[in-house]
Amino acid sequence: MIHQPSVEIVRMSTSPYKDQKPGTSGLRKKVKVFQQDNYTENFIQSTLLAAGNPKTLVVGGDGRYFSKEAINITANICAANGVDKMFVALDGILSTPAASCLIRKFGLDGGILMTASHNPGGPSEDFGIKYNSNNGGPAPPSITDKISTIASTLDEYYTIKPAIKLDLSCLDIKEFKVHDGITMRWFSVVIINPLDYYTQLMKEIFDFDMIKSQLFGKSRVTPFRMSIDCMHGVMGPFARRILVDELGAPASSVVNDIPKEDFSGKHPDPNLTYAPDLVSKLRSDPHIEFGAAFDGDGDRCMVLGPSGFFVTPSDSLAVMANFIDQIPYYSSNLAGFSRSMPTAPAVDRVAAAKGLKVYETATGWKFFGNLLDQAFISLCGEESFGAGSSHLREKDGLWTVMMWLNIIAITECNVKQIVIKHWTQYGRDYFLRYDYENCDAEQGERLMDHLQQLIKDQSIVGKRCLCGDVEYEVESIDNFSYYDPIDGSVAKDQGVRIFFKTGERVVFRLSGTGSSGATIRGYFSSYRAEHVIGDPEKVLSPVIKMGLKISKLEEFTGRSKPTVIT
Ligand code: G16
Repeated sequence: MIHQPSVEIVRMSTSPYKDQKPGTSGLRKKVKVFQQDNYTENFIQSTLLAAGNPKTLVVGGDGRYFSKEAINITANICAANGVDKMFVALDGILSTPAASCLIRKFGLDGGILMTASHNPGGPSEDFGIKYNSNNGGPAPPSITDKISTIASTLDEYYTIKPAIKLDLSCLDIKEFKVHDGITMRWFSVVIINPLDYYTQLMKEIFDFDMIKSQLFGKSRVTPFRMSIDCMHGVMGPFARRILVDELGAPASSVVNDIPKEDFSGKHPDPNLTYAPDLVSKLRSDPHIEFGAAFDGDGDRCMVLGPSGFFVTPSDSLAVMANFIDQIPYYSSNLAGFSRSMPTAPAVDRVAAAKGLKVYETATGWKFFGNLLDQAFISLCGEESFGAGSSHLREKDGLWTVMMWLNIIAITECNVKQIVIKHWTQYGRDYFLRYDYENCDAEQGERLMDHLQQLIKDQSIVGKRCLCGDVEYEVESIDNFSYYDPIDGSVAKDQGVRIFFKTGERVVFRLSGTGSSGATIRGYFSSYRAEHVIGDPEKVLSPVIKMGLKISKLEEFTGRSKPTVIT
């Protein structure tokens, strides 16, 4: 007989926290902040209220420190707040794209994800919680704003007693009788393995047999070698299942695939600075043709070619756009493309060539949601190493790898050849992002205030600056607003843009994913129809100098160089 324990709803008094304002993608703070009295409880209660009391949810996350405690807190609060059914990922390990997959597959009302994405993990590092809506994507600003409004005055939350403690280590279904003193309802918890559903979705999109025989089959003259670095994030089991078990890649192709609570003490951020092992492996072994790294929750992906050839996320998006109509899943009803504003406009050139529309959104995957839901777009991506498509409502690191493997299989070229051919056809958008991490919040604010003042007085428009033998003239300066063409909502102040008459662009914005202080991001881009084989640092050097001078960044921060360059 199945044991069906009885639990009772209890009201708990609490004091509000004023800092529970979700950033670009969820609430991210130090673990110690989430461990404060009722901090996590308050946020979950506020989230459920703001989301309109969902009945069915999926819960899991990137496996970082404090995840299991947070999942249990969430289960108890959900049980008391009218949730009927809660799917929880085995061991709590749920990549962000797999969460989106499950919400869509089972038609759930939403999902609660314990993730701080690419931020480091561990007792003194970061934790995060984000809510995804019933379309499978990050909650839109209308919900996230409501969460912080509710949290700022919350004085009670509801939980159950005795408290439930879930065993996440095996597949299971648990049912609880929840009493409120008058009535009784059921609350069920289903522990599931997300790998099966995600793998099935990938098989609907990609021709596994073709990729397997082209890249890993016996007919290939030299074996295809790749190195996929999961950075001890959540993607390990997914990558091993799909790339090794399904496609037949050698087991050694997938590394750092055991999820760890502290990501092995490293920063699970797939870029040239934080994935140095992968970069040096490819540089020292020219026979490895393809490299990729994922972030903690598996939605970001860095793509590398032979000898560590780096593909900027903006170029990666454009190349995928160029080939997307060769994949039957997309070709029958191909819609437009979209990119976030700071992303270099390489994809725009592909859209123009294909006669498709391109939408420029604010930073944050949530802004793609409406465009995808209304089938305005098939493909979207951002400079922050995220790309995705109509298959889900989140960016998807492993899907990005599959797209590239598919392109390599159909072109029979390597990543470097594919990208150079792309530049030759469309021209090249040289692009660099400078990150100044761990600045004081005040330094970030002063920089943005200064730029805002420049927008107000417009005095730099028309100003000329001689860099080398080229004279640059500021054409315009503004702060980007995104107007959602579907629901009419407006997201203001999404990044200061400075355009030069010669076509260069500089953007400054503050990161919305840090857990404390400020990270200032500077984005520099310049298009060349010819001369596509150049060093971005050299090509962009005058643009960077002008951007730093106009923004007075070094003066405000005391920094002479960025922490990370991508
Ligand atoms: C999140 C969002 C992305 C966004 C990125 C920007 O990524 O999901 O859509 O591009 O933040 O971060 P920032 O505000 O720091 O520039 P993730 O992978 O951290 O969830």
